[in-house]
Amino acid sequence: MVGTDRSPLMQAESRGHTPYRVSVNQYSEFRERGFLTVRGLISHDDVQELNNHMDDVLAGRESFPGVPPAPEHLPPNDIANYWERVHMLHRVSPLHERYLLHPRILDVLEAIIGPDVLALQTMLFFKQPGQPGQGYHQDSYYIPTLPDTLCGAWLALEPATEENGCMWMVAGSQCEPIYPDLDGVTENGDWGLRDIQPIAAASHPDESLNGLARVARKYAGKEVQVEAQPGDVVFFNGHILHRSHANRSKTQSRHTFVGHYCNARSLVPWNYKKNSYEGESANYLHILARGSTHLPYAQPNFDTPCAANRPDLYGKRPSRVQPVSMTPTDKGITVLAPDLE
Ligand SMILES: O=C(O)CCC(=O)C(=O)O
Repeated sequence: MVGTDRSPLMQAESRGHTPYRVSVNQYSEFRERGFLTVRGLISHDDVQELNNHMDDVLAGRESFPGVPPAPEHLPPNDIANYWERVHMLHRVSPLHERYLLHPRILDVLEAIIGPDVLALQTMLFFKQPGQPGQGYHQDSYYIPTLPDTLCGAWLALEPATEENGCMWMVAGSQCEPIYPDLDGVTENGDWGLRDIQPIAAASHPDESLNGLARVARKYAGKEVQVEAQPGDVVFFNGHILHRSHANRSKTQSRHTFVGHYCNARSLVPWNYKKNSYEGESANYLHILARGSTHLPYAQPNFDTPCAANRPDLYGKRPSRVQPVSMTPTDKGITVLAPDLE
C-alpha cells in the first residue's frame, strides 16, 4: 500500500492546520536514540503568543488563574526571578490547554506513540538567569503508565544553549528499566527485575549524590547536548536518562513549554499532587487528544478541539487496518513442516 493515500492525512488537512508527517528516519531515530528533535515544528506566531504571555506574567500584567501572583512589594528583579516553573496550567488556562493539544505536536505523537494519545501534564519553565537545572532522572518514575508509553514534548520558546541550560539526553538509555528510588516515597520502578539496584536522589544536580549517574556512565560518550531554537520540539521517551544544568547566562532566560503524553490505551495511575493516587486508573482526569480508547478520559475544560470533543476529526482510525495472516490458510492451527508441502 502506498503511504501517501491514507485517509488520516486528508482528515488532518481538514483540521485547519498544516499537518506534520513524521518520516521513517525520524521514527527510527526516536526508537534508537530515545529522543527526536523536530526543528521548527511550531510557528513563530505561536511561540510569540506564549512568550508574550510569560512576559506579561513576569511584568505583573497577568497572573495565572488560581495561582497567587508574585508579591507586589518585591523589587522588579526579584519578581522576574520569582517563577521557576508552573505545572498543570492547562486545567485553568485556555492558552495552556491549546498548546497541550497543539495539532502539530499531536501529529508527531500520533506517529511515535499513538495512534491513540492521552494528554497528561503541562509545565511552563521560566529558567531565568541563575535558576537551577534538574539532575539525571527518568520521567516514567514520576508518571507511571501501564504499559509504559510515556513521552515528553519539550517546546523551546527561546534559544536553549549550553550556557542557559539546554537539555542533555543520554542517547540509547531509553532501553534501561525504571530505577526505583530509595527515598521510600513510592514503589515505582521495575522492582521485578532480579538484579535491579535501587538508586538514591534522582533529579539531584550533584552527580556524586544522584544514583542515576552510575547508570549514565554505561553510556559514556553518548550524552547529547540538545541545543534548540524557538519552535523546535524535543520528543523524549519516559525511560531516557536526561538532565539540564543551571542557567549560567547573565542575561538570557530559557523559556520552555513541556507537555507529557502517553498512549491512551495505557492505564495511568497518576494525577498531579492533590489526590495524586487515584487507584489503578486516573485516566478519567486526562484528555483524549487523538484516536480512541476503551479506557475513560476527560474532556478539555476550554473546548480545544481534540479527539475527546471532535471524534469525527481527531478520533478516526485508518479504515483499512486489518490483520494479515502470515500463512495462506483459513484454519486456526497452522503447521509448517517441509514434509507437508
Ligand atoms: O527543561 C528542563 O530543564 C528539564 C525538563 C525535564 O527534565 C523534563 O521535562 O522532564
